[in-house]
Amino acid sequence: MGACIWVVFCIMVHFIPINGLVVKSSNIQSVLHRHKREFKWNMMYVTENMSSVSPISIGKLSSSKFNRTALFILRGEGVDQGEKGIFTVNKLGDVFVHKTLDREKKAIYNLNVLAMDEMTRNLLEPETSFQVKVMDINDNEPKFDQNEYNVSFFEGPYTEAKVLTVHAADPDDPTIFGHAEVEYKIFAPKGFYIVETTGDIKFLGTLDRETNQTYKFIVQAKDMPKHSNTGFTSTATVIINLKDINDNKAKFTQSTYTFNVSESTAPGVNIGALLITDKDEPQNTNPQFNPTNLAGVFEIVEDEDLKNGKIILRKELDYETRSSYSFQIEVTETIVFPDKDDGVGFSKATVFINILDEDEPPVFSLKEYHFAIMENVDKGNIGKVNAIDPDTAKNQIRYSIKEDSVDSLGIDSNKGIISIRKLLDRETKAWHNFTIKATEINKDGTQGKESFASVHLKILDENDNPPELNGTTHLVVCEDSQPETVVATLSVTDKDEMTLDTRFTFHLKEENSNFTLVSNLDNTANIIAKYGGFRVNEDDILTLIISDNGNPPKSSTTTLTIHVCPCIDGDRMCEVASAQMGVSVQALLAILFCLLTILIITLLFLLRRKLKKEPLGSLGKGVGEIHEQLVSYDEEGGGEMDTNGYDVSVLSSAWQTGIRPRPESQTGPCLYATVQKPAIKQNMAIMIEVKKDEADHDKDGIPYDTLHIYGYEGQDSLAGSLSSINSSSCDSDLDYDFINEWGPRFKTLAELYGVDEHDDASMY
Ligand SMILES: *[C@@H]1O[C@H](CO)[C@@H](O)[C@H](O)[C@H]1NC(C)=O
Ligand SMILES: *[C@@H]1O[C@H](CO)[C@@H](O)[C@H](O)[C@H]1NC(C)=O
Ligand SMILES: *[C@@H]1O[C@H](CO)[C@@H](O)[C@H](O)[C@H]1NC(C)=O
Ligand SMILES: *[C@@H]1O[C@H](CO)[C@@H](O)[C@H](O)[C@H]1NC(C)=O
Ligand SMILES: *[C@@H]1O[C@H](CO)[C@@H](O)[C@H](O)[C@H]1NC(C)=O
Ligand SMILES: *[C@@H]1O[C@H](CO)[C@@H](O)[C@H](O)[C@H]1NC(C)=O
Ligand SMILES: *[C@@H]1O[C@H](CO)[C@@H](O)[C@H](O)[C@H]1NC(C)=O
Ligand SMILES: *[C@@H]1O[C@H](CO)[C@@H](O)[C@H](O)[C@H]1NC(C)=O
Ligand SMILES: [Ca+2]
Repeated sequence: MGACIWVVFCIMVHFIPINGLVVKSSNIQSVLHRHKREFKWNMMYVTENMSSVSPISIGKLSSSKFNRTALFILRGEGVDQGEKGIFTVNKLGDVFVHKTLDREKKAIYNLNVLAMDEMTRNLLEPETSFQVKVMDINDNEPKFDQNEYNVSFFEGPYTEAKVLTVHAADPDDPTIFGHAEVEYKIFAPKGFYIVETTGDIKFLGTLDRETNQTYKFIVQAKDMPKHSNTGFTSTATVIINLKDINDNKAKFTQSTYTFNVSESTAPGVNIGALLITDKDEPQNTNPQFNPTNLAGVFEIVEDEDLKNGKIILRKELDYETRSSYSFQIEVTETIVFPDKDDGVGFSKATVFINILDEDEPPVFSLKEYHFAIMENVDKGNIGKVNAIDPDTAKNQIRYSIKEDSVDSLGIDSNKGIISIRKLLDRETKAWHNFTIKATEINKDGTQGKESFASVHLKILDENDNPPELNGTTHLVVCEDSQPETVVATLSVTDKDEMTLDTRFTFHLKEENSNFTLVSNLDNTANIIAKYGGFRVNEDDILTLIISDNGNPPKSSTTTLTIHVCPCIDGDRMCEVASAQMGVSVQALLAILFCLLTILIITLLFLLRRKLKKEPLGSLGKGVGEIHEQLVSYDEEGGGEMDTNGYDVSVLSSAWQTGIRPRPESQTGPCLYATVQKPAIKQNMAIMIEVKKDEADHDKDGIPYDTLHIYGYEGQDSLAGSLSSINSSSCDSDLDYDFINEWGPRFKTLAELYGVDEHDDASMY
């Protein structure tokens, strides 16, 4: 090596004597011009990477002006600029280099030199610049831009595809042949090649990701091309990752698939997967399933993640109907490149689905049973329900009624016959809705599955209820009612079923002279007053018969009481009898008890008075007191009309016993409360006559009957006294007509004393 460098050194280090030429030209010029003083060279050369123990002379500075030793002064790069101490010069002008130079670091050094006389220090040559040029040797290898090239590339068949370009740079002097020139080489699997000069890596052939997903190889860069024994090399790694393309068909992993499915599996459930295989990545796996003969029972759906074929159940299964299914299925896929069939997997498969038997609950022949039966029966059968075990075991079925509340019906537990146990009455219960339970009895006697069915039993109507009057039987009519007045509109209730054809007819058992019954032809009828103008307290009794048009027809008889009531401008002045009916028996008893108590107390009080006090002094006062008593007894009464309040029985009793009720001692009032009611009305009329007669002929006492009350009332009135003292039938020529003009309040009075149409028999 040392020898080699020396050779190079010998070649390179000697300076090129161009001064001769300069001299020459200066000689020619010297003829014409003043002689120019100058150094004889302006460039020196030094080879890089030269190293030696002693400084190496790289040239001599000589001047055309002087020819002796001088004092050379060197300045510039490598001397006093940049890295110092590289260059020195001696008195003879020899320039030395002291250090190893590197062209790749600094290729040219700019220097200045001047020469002075050693003795005089006179400037022999002015400062002149020159260059030291570092000569290149091939000491650098070409370097790749990256140590590792990592690229992705689509798989596929290629005739010529550029995969990537690699590049290496050589810092050596490109002007010198071969030093910086790069030549590429590749050490790669078959198919890859590199363009030597450009570094383009290309591929020819088929890249299959499924065979080899990544390729990793070395590329080399070398300088000094064409010189295989010299030059520097360097390498880099190339990694090629293949990207997937859909170039493999999806296939089934098996040629037959078998699944076991319970018959109770609900539709919509995934039964199982037809596994497929595809070497491509999932995004490039798009199988299409073409099944045949699915019979609408199954559906094949692609699994989104795994791309398998899912078998989805679409219909209910029944082991007893069909215990197995099978179908063919084909899988296809559209791919980018023609498939290279490697024989893996199956494009067609057969699927077998076995239905597994389940213990199912019994099945009724109907979900709902509807029966109908006429009412009023208490035995017999209604109908039959039927349930079977759908399983092959065909277990016995036991029937029962689920509801405990159903007691009028029963069921034969073996045959399912529903029978009547109690009388069925539509009016009590029109529908019997209940549930029947069917229970399987297993072969070992235990109870198995059960199921339910509902039964709707309709009880059909029979005309077994008479129509009845809807409303009160106590009717009221105003005494001054006009003819044709509607007293009441009668409507009907009938517990039996009423249809559009149901008709009710009304008629009276006996014709009535005052009222008629007129049908409205809409299942109602009106009671109409024939003439109008009734007499108070004359109740009419109508016997009403209501019939329906059922088969057989039913009818009812109702007694209607029509009560005549005084009315003022259409307002009834009496209480409607029906309203009193609302009072309970207890209340009535209580009231009676109260009345009795008051009666006894009053009696006792009056007895005391009778014993202690003097008899009533004057007639007016006595009558007034009596009246007070009467009023207090009968506040709830209806005035003179109220026979309960104004108990005339005293008269009757007096008459019956023959004792005159007007004693001299004026004890009369006590007797009012002690006597009983008269039994018969007619007796009353006669009795009153007798009484009146007695009174008329009594010269020394007030007549002791109720009529004297009016005598009192009339004391200060316009009417004067109405006392029966003057009310003999003989002097009935008195005109009481003016009472009629007093208004309704005195109507009763007017009637009593009226002279118009009534006779005296109506008076008490
Ligand atoms: C310098 O001396 C040499 C011989 O030693 C001679 O050839 C040359 O001509 C001289 N040059 C000058 C300028 O004196
Ligand atoms: C540069 O110099 C060193 C030391 O002297 C030597 O080992 C090396 O081979 C040289 N390089 C070249 C390219 O000559
Ligand atoms: C190459 O690049 C891919 C992504 O493009 C990365 O996944 C892989 O790890 C890289 N390989 C190396 C060796 O760096
Ligand atoms: C896949 O590539 C690697 C490295 O490039 C290589 O070692 C291997 O043999 C290749 N495999 C096949 C099957 O080509
Ligand atoms: C289906 O059931 C049969 C017996 O019933 C059994 O032999 C078989 O292994 C089952 N197959 C599957 C896929 O479970
Ligand atoms: C019984 O069932 C029938 C028919 O579904 C229905 O019309 C009726 O209202 C039901 N009766 C009762 C009490 O549930
Ligand atoms: C009976 O009369 C009442 C009151 O007038 C009425 O609300 C009801 O609907 C009647 N019933 C029938 C069955 O006509
Ligand atoms: C109905 O007429 C009869 C005579 O036909 C009569 O005696 C009776 O008082 C009348 N009834 C009414 C409430 O007026
Ligand atoms: Ca592919």
